[in-house]
Amino acid sequence: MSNPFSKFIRQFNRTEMNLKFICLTGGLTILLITAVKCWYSYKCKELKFCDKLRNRAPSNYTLKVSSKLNCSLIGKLVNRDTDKHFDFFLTALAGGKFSIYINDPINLRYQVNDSLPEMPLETDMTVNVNMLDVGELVIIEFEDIKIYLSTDPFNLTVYREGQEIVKINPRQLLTFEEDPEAPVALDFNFPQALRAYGLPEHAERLALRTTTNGSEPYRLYNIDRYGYEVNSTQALYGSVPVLFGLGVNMTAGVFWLNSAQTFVDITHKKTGIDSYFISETGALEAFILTGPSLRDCVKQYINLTGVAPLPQMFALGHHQSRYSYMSQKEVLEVCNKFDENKFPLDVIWMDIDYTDKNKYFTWDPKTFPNPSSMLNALNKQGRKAVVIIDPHIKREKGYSVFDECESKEYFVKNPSGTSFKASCWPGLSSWIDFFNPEALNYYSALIADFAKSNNLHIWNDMNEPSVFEVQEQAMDGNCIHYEGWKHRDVHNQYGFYQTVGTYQGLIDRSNDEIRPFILTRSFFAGSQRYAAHWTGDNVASWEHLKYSIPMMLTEALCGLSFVGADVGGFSCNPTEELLQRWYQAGAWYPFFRAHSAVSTKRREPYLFNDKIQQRIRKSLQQRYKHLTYWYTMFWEHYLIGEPVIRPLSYEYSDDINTYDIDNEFLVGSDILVHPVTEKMAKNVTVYLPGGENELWYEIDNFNETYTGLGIKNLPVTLDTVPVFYRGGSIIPVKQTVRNTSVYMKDDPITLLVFLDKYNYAKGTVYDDDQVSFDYLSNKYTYVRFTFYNNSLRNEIIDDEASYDQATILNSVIFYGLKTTVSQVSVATKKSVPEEDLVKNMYTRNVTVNKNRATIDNLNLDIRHQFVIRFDENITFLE
Ligand code: NBV
Repeated sequence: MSNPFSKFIRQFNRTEMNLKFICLTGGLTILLITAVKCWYSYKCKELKFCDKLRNRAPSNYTLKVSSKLNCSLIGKLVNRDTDKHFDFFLTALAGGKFSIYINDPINLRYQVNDSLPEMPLETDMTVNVNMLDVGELVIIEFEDIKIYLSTDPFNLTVYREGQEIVKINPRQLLTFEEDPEAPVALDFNFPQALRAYGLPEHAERLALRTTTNGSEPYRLYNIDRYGYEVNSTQALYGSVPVLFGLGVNMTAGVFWLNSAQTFVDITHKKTGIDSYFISETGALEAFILTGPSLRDCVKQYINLTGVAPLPQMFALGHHQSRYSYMSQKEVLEVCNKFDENKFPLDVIWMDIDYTDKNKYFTWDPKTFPNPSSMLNALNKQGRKAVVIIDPHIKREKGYSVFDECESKEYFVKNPSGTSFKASCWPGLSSWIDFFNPEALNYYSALIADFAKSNNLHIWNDMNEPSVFEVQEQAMDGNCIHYEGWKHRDVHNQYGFYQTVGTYQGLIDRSNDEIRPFILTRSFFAGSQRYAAHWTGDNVASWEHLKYSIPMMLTEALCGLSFVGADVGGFSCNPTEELLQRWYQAGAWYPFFRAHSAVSTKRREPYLFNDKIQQRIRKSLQQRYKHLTYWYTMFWEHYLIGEPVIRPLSYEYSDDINTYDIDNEFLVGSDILVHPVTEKMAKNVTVYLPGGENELWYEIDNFNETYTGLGIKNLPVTLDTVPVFYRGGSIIPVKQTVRNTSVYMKDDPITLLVFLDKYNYAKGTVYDDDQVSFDYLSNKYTYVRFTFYNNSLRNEIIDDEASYDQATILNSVIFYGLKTTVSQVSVATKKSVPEEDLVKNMYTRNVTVNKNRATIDNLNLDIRHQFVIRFDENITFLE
């Protein structure tokens, strides 16, 4: 009898072979990989629904307004060709947004659930109906938005502050039919837009291309793409159907809430940008984001789909992964080597080989005989472990997870009602139907039980879901989910629901005490509430290093701030130069993990010569020094929805020159990073934004400042990467880097004060226990620092906050200070009555070196108000 998995093994070998070929011959061959059947990506014209709709003649719909509630306009949308009537709702939402929703009341189509954590807040609107020769003109007004809705032919024009910002159905490409299996489509125009951003995940530039001049539309269809092609509109692992039309004065967006396979065409016109969304099935639900700035649009989107919860501090540290560390002995050896060689490391990862024959929720009894002793040992080192849990379950009688899922019908089904079966890592497998609340609870309980140890966290891979031996490695669209929905209706949300279950499991395992960490490959709108994401199976090539930046930036704008790419490249062997450059870049990725494929050469940093080790160590140290800054940025993302990393155009949107820049980025608003992504680079062309009044301080040589006058050509060596602090910022750093972030927790901070042209600077610091959910009950410290009038002061941002541990400020280093003084006066309110302040003032020496002034031994608890002043008169702000 032939081995039932031989076909799969053949396919795997073929994949490996392809990759080896690519590794050997470089980028060119990447073209070849797409010619191999298992990596074939469907084109629009090969999919009936897309081909038909992409080339459709204008449709003919009219709206019959039936009623108006305070916040919604309700009507019947009539297809004039077929005389079919559909429900139509337009709802005004607080904060510059509104939604349109179309469904068939008789053959109800699938409406996405749970992507939005709660019903968006509605707001009152006024509606005026004016008769026209044909149909009516309905004028809807709320906040500073005006919508002109023409009923026949049906279309809408949206105005903000008197300017036209979005047109809906201007080309009459609306499609909504009676057949619940039929596709839906709608076109939108952004009259003010110069660039289109969004629609992750594609290995694409930040500014999207025109797809209607011979290129394929952007495809959103979560799919496994090992060694994917860059510079492409092809689908990858995740989907967020949100598009931003960026303009100088007005930016607007559309969030197309549909979880079926979707294609989006983009056309840049002389004035404005056209877009056209086509989804395979589903209801039509779209949210219009009216800006007016890119920042506003991003926040409006995040307001709908939620923010990422605050991660534990360790998650922002350095992660080391490999497919796979093969035994618990090896796991501990690798960690010890990191310690011996002084490479800080917070997390060690275990890929599929830790399992007993790819049965998730088990450990291989031979190689991982005592996982709890391994986890304890890691805990003693201040380390965490992450293990992989995929969504496919080995079909093996006696494997309790299989037995239970099979008997309780928790698997995704065939149309005939039996469990869907196909091949994946364990051989013949079935897939948990995470859409089924009971199955989801069961899965959460498995996670809670398996991850009993609080330092064990979870990685959800293959959750597009990836199915071997089938076209595009994608589950058949006819498979059946909970409540009878077809897989094609819900496809893009499958991985999302796995992370929902994983998150719940990790919450339950610690009785709500410890913040979960999850990494997911597949994602959908709203996934940021549960998991971090990485860009999947990239390749150790300069191109992939380059594309990691726009990919991350797009994802961050679309809600997924906690994002990274495999440092070093997953498949193929990086050259030493590439590896070093990747660490230098990765140290500034929000999620910073080195990972490599099974067939690659080992590349833990301690395996290289001293010089290389030094450079990698320097990058890791840079990451660890800035952990407080990263943590504060994640807090501010959680608090106000700001992306953690940002394209320059986010902060400098009135500078058109920034719109195409995606080879550098900002961490928060104050650190500008331009990773070196060219082989043997001697110079790098950096764009410094902000105009002549903006100053940028170079990280390795703080005395070197530049103004924000645009393009600057800077020399680089293998030891240097252009990174700058913005003049006017105050950046917290830790001077001592230790093996893990845990051991740095109580170390004092240093404030780097970078003065702007007006001798002003400000910054924030957030701190808490770095582990638990106590921050939800205000147990945190959140402080703003400002320097003006020659004084550095702190101010408690949130009076409610009351963390009982001190965050100590020990040193302040001023850059760009115009005066040279030898002493400062310091006063703090800590346990001193205000009238005694002056009595209790003390002085500290200032060490001046060029334009840098350092004050040490401050020992100030930042929870108490203080002033550090360059003369004797101390006053406190009230
Ligand atoms: O679990 C093995 C790998 C994993 O290392 C990688 O990071 C994932 O993206 N996984 C894909 C399965 C397929 C690898 C060829």
